[in-house]
Amino acid sequence: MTRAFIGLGANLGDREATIRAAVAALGAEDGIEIVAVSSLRETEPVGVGPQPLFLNGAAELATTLTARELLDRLLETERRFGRVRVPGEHGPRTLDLDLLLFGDEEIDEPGLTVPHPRLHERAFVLEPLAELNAEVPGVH
Ligand code: GSY
Repeated sequence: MTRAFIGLGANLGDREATIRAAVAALGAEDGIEIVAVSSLRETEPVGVGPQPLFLNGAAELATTLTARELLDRLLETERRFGRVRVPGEHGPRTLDLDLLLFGDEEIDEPGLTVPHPRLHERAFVLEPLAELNAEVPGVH
């Protein structure tokens, strides 16, 4: 079992309903158990130009999957909830599921970097992780 943390975000549609349904859907997957979900908070968009406010949080998972398998499940769940990823575009999104931490693994592969490369710059990620008592490398 690996303890993993994912970021939850949305800034289009019924943000809270989508995030909660997506977390439930992930928890129903083989090999994924939802351990805890942080509170959800409204945040100003960062680095994406003028956009609707985000709702952000984080979840702690216990998983028997590899990081790559978990990432694939996150991307598939985003698609199920209406997310269209366009490379290089940062438009409003119905759902954003980011793999933030995967045990103490450090991975740098095409499409998969863990810990998440922008983790330390983002209060909308760090605050919910702190709420879940996640150990973030470099943050004490
Ligand atoms: O992967 C994160 C997407 N994102 C967000 C977000 O989730 N929340 C806020 N507040 N700003 C953001 N900018 C980007 S990109």
